[in-house]
Amino acid sequence: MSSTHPRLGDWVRTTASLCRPSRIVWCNGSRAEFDALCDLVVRSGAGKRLNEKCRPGSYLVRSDPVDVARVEDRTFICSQHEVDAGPTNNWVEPDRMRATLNGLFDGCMRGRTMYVIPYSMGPIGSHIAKIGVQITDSPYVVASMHVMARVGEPVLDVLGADGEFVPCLHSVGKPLDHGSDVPWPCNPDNRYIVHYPETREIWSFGSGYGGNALLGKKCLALRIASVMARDEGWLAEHMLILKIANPAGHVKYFAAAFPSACGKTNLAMMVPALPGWKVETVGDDICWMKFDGDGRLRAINPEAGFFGVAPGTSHHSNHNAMVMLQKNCIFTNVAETPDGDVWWEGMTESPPENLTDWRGNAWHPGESGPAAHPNSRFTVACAQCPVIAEEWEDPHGVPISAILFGGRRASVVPLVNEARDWRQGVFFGSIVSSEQTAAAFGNIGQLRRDPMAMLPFCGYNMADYWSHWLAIGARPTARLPKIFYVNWFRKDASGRYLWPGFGENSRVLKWIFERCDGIARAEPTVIGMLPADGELDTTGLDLDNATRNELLRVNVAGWKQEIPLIGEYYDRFGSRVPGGLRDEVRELGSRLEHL
Ligand code: GTP
Ligand code: SPV
Ligand code: MN
Repeated sequence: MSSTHPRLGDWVRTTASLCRPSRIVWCNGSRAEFDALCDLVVRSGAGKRLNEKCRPGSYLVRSDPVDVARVEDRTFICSQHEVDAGPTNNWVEPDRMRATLNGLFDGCMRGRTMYVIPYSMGPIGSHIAKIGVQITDSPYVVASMHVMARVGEPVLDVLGADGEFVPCLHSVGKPLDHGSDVPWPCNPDNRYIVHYPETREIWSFGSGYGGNALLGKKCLALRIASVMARDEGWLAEHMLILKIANPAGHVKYFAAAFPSACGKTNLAMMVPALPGWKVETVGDDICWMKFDGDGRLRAINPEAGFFGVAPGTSHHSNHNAMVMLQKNCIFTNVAETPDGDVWWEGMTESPPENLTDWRGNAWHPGESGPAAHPNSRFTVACAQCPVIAEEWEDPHGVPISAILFGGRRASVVPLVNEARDWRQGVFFGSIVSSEQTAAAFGNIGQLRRDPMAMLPFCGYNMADYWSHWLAIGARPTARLPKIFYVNWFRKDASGRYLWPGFGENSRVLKWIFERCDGIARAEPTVIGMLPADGELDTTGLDLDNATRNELLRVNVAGWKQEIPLIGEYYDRFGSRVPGGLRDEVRELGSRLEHL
């Protein structure tokens, strides 16, 4: 297959002459192609086919132990001006970065096959969808892209002779000059995940893992798309999308932004603890929202697969995921059982006696490190989710009634807090802070600001992004969703979670649902609207009054301490911080003072 799109053809030729692969393969997205790619991964020694009796059609892949998560310190937004990347992004002047990358990509695919993957983020042909073309030298990446995006010939048909696409160049950065390959080639000393927001290009070098390498996900669908969304008046967000029906069968759709490994997949697939309520999944990680003719924000999930955190996934925490993972999955960096199945921490109450850990070594209970890497993941088609909503591929998207922001906060932030209006909701989003997780290299457990869960994913100045959110809310014809700040992760003095989480989060979703309908009551407080006494349905839940009050109280001392920290955080962005958010923090400060 080749292209009838001259610009695409030129880009592929130029890239091939730079990278000098032995062979070029245009991917057609077929099942046969997927099977052949998986065979290659197995033959390379990185992967193995799991036991057909336990996990039909599934693979276990082990990465290089140094290539296991996103590398935020090696991720760059190369806008012309540094201020347009903002203080939270790494920035290098674009011409300088291009010189560096041209040097690294020169001959980087020698001895390897260069794959060209035309893909659509969003249902093919949807007016909300965007097209990318990824070039990569990793068969594992191509197989994963087959699952995560819509890949192949139908995409070229939509592109036609001159359609727009985002060029996405990826290499593991390890030419095969002489001798044998390693199972998981990568180049840890020279990793670059680079975005040029003005020209809408992505160049990624040196890593084969997750968001570093599957360029449709964080690179295109968030970093580049956030820039497109700013320019075109819509929102590209790190959010799940769920469909929720009450016992009467009335349906609403919610979107929720939680930082990486903070519960999006789990909430999107939850089995409600409350009888009669039903939750179905539209998306678990990324949400693109555009206004429709009625002024409502309609959301699509641009992805076709889930790249989900394995540890902690069990029949208790996420039964639907366990069912979804029974077949046709790629597991990366989980542990292996003696009968050729997979295991990870939290899957069962106690680990099996004999395991092979994520590095390929024998592992026994009591061992110092975990058997599965904390950022081990599954890759699986959305269509396999037993509770995928029937409208998940609707090209028009689903209308959003509520937006939830949240993070991991052991203290201060209550279980749920409703914003009085859009501006306060944007303020809530801007101050989200969360304990860092294993989804990226860094200091795990450390509290950091992660506004709208977009800290690692916003392709431009974060303060301008807040202004964009405020501008969305200022649209005269907009019928805006309500905004809520939630926190499932409050702990007591001994470090135990105060709130049971998972399916019990349906109790919070119920209150939100009924707030949208104007049925449930809220108590206005200095920090926002909290559930009025008795309004959070805790029927059948073993929760004593003290814990309940702790989860829903206004921690005046804690919030007073937050005020100067928020001010300092905003100061990092200088005059770009929208006045409306400065007003919010000042007004919150003075309400707390006057209590
Ligand atoms: P990314 O894919 O990295 O964006 O992560 P995510 O936001 O989809 O997170 P995910 O749902 O995979 O959850 C990450 C971890 O948090 C898992 O180990 C879950 O078991 C745990 N978790 C999810 N929901 C809850 C909850 O309500 N309470 C508690 N205590 N833990 C939760
Ligand atoms: C995240 O880190 O938020 C993920 C995983 O969803 S990755 O695709 O690696 O970015
Ligand atoms: Mn994510």
